[in-house]
Amino acid sequence: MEQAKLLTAYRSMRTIRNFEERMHIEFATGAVPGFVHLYVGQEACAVGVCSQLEDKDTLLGTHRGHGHALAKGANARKLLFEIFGRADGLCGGKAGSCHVHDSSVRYMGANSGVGSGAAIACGVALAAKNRGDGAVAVPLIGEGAANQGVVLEAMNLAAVWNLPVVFVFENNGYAEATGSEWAIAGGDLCGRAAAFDMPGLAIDAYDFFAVSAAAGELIARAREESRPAVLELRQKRFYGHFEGDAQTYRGDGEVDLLRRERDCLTHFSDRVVAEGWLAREDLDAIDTEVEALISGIYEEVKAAALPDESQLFANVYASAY
Ligand SMILES: Cc1ncc(C[n+]2csc(CCOP(=O)(O)OP(=O)(O)O)c2C)c(N)n1
Repeated sequence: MEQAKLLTAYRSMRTIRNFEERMHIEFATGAVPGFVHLYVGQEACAVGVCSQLEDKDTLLGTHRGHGHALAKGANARKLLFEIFGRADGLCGGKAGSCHVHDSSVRYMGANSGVGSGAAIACGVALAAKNRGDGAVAVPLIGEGAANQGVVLEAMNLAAVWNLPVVFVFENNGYAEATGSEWAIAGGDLCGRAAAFDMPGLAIDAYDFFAVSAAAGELIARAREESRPAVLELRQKRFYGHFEGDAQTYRGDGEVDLLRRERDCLTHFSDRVVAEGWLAREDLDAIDTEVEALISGIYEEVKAAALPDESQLFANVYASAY
């Protein structure tokens, strides 16, 4: 991978990490309105997938969507303002964390009815197929959401209509407090692809390079042949389901072990330095730059204006695509 792409990927993962770690701290003070679901630990999933997407492609996120939006190119300041319900947020402060949407980067939303992104992706992909511009649609779907009927219906539709959709299942170990080993018949999600005559790959997703390579293969096939595929990404989240979750369902020391041995940022840094692809100083410079960006926007957001009451009904039924 070219140096510029490596730097972009690292900056993106570092931005998500710092954005979310600071969110964890701020939430505990009561400063953050509503619920938030943090993406810490899973950065290589969205960033690895997005490393293979083009501007014309659409990503569909979930309630755990801050990292999804940032990976697709959403502006971190505007995303933060949105989560804090401020007028200058991506959706005018009316969507909040769980319904963020940014059509300017073709991020078609954190769709909180879990699994719904799979169906919306079929519509996006059908439109792309009709336009003939080679764009693909990629819904990110939690492993809990994978058991929603709508996801299986969407997979079937994508197969019979030959739609360019890559269904990406983020298997982060838990759906709320339910361990994935209790809830996934057959033990894996990528195996379901065969029933719909699609290729399916499962990847150990703390490794950015493995995610990017697998996503690249499946996205290229979807783009060139207008056919769907399945990618299962396995990497546990580092925080609870939502902020405030007591996580009594976790094993002792589980998170410490994850942070020590399965941190995608550490893995990425060690690999690029060992291979001589980037220098440690390049990464340090990004760390400094991102730290300044994140602390600056968190300082700014607290004094930022709320939406005006006159805007209450504006854009409620906007059509962005
Ligand atoms: C259709 C629907 N059913 C239930 C919920 C409540 N709910 C919100 S998040 C969640 C768990 C989702 O788990 P998973 O899909 O694995 O995603 P993760 O939170 O692990 O990222 C549930 C059941 C919902 N939002 N939508």
